[in-house]
Amino acid sequence: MNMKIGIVCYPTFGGSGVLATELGMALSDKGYEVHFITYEQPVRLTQSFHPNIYFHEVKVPTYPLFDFPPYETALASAMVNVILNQNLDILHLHYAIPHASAAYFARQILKKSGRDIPFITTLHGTDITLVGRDTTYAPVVTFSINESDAITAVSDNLREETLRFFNIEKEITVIPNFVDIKRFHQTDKDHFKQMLAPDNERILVHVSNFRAVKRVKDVIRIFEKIKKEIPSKLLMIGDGPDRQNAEDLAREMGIYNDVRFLGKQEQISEILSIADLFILPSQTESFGLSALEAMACNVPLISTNAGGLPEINIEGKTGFLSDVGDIESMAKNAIYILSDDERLAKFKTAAIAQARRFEKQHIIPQYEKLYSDVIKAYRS
Ligand code: GMT
Repeated sequence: MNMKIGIVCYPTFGGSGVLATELGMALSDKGYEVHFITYEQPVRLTQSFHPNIYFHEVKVPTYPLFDFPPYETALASAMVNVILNQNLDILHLHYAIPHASAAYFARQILKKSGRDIPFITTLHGTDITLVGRDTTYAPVVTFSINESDAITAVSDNLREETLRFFNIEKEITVIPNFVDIKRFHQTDKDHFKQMLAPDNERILVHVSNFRAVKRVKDVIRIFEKIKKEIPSKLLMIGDGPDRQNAEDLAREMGIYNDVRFLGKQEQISEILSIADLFILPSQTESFGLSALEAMACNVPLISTNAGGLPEINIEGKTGFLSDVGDIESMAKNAIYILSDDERLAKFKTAAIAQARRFEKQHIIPQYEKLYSDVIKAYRS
């Protein structure tokens, strides 16, 4: 079935926006027409041109009267315009609020003009585990999920959490995150390695948006323990509210010279290519896309056992999992992996093998099938 698909997401460096953009690019490569509706060009969309992809910017006019410019209203209006003018077949919302809730509004408007299309909501985590459960938003989250024609969650754990905390009347299909191994794989970047680790030190990497949930100070504390045993360097990629705290801690601990805070980076796979270990000590993580992208570049994982992480990180094979905040255990496991070349090589091989299970060609057809099933059911 040839489909025109609308995708609504956050355009930022966050996992949900990245995943939605990767999905749109993969669908366009398969010949579908994809329309992104969001307030800025999604980050990964800027990296290459796709002739089947259209970007519709949501503009939010500000008036002195508004303390809070009504983004949701502007978004619903943009959805109505794009659905009507581009003749979309389906709308895919990434996040319950404000995207699925705005889509509900848009549909009520469309119904008045005798035109309506189905919509699918993908739950990514923050909208459920952190924001959604807040009583301020819970009624709207529950309602907009239930009004969706299909619901997907990015891990079994997120599906269970959603069913546990919200009164969901519909089936939730699990479609995990995916990785494009043609773009995310290890390449020869030895010249970078030479510059960053001139004495052949091990290289550890953390990638995130430095929100509290990522526990970036734990990354620094873990690294400080590893460094005492193994010559190593740490690369901190990304930016966000806790970056300064992490930098301050690295200075206080006297390890700042061995940590590089590189900020937001677009060519993550080039950095991952020189990494020996990825550290993700999150408080919760519905899937952990950044870890999957690292594994695709042959990088084993030291993580917590929170959320959906046990669904990608296999204990003792692709890495190790510890309780949230257990810095001792995470450092000990990291030292175990890094202290022996042969052992490290085995973990690297297992990491890439595990990443292949989540390769985009296995996952994209699951979305295509869902779209066409939903459209057929809607039209029948
Ligand atoms: O992890 C973040 O801070 C970004 C976050 C988001 O809401 O965009 O990512 C979430 O969605 C990703 C894609 O599905 C998942 O891989 C991340 O695990 C998930 N983050 C959390 O659950 C904290």
